[in-house]
Amino acid sequence: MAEGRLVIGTRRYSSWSMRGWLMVRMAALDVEEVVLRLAGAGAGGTPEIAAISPNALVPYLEHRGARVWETIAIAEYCAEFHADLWPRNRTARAHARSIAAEMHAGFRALRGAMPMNLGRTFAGLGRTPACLADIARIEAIWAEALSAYGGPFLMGTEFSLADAMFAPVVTRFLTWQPELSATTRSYCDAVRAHALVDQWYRDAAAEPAEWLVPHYENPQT
Ligand SMILES: N[C@@H](CCC(=O)N[C@@H](CS)C(=O)NCC(=O)O)C(=O)O
Repeated sequence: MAEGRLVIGTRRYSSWSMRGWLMVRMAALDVEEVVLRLAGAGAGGTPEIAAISPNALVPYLEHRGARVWETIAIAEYCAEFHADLWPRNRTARAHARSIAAEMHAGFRALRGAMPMNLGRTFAGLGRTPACLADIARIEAIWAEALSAYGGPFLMGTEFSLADAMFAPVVTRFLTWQPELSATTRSYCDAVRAHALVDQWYRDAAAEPAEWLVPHYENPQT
């Protein structure tokens, strides 16, 4: 019997679910996955999620009596089981936590203008000035980390919690195809090729067609 459950939303659209799922799988927690269809009515709009999760949002983790919500808290919970999910070096660990926290707290323009959709490409759309400013900051964060630790992932050779936090941004770049530096594109390729990221894409592709949300499939920008 599993030691708990991870509640996530429609994989095609739920960027935060993707982060939480990657973290839980990286830590190899033994949890059942509960996937709930996102209503598409905005954060907190799915009654089935509100009935289960303290903040009415996914991801939501229950494990060995612990109840964990907010993705940054799930990251830290997972790191308690596998310290190597953050860099061993204290200075690098502080850097990784800082960029993960910046992702958790920010980039709302990007999230609004280029929402996650793993099944489509919307090349050329979504390029609002505020979104492009977010992208510029993300490219700077990635370039600094890739240069400091040598890649191919942000903190070096291993896919870390910082990469899990930015993985949905990679998917947005693949979907919306903004203009990106060669460094960014090669990081995107490395993340997309990671086995867990690939599994998430495959699981998303297998979701029922009835789960598609017209609003997310037909962006206006
Ligand atoms: N700050 C939260 C954000 C979680 C979030 O916004 N999740 C969205 C899905 S990506 C959600 O649960 N939406 C519920 C709904 O659409 O009803 C976290 O870090 O986990």
